[in-house]
Amino acid sequence: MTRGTTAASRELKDTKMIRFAQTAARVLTVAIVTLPLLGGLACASEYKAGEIEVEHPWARATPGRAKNGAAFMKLENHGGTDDRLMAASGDVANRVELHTHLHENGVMKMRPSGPIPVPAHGHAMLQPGSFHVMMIGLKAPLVEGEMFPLTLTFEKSGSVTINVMVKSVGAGAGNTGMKHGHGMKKN
Ligand SMILES: [Cu+2]
Repeated sequence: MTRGTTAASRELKDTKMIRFAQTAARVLTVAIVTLPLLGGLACASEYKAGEIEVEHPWARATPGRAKNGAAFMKLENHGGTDDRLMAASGDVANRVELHTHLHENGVMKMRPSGPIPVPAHGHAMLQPGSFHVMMIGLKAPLVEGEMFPLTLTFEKSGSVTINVMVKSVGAGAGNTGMKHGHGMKKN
């Protein structure tokens, strides 16, 4: 083998090595970006503000050009002091409000709820047909499988930013194991 071909083959090897390194780096980057997401999903996404645990925050995917969406979750108060969810906020929509559903003359209506009580050693359920975080004027459709952040502010326990998991358009109460959300009138 002449010197020339050796150099050429070494160069070829180097090129292959560089390509391999580039591919490996790319795969690694994807893994690094993806892993925390998967980790979040696997842990069923739980968050804490003081003694309050936010469990399984989720929202329904929005069909077509729907401009409003709702988010649901369980707020578990592990402490001995009554607290209240005062507000929710986020960039996902122009306005984010706390809502509830009320039966009025046999008709179910949505209303701003005011602060949502989270009793000591108790919990509050934000679920279809009841309390929910209302997102008015969504900046983009809520797509199944994606997540978006919301910040919750409690009267005593401070604030926490949660990632809300978007489920299918027809999803019920999901991870909480309750199915009574199905078939309920949607927003
Ligand atoms: Cu609402």
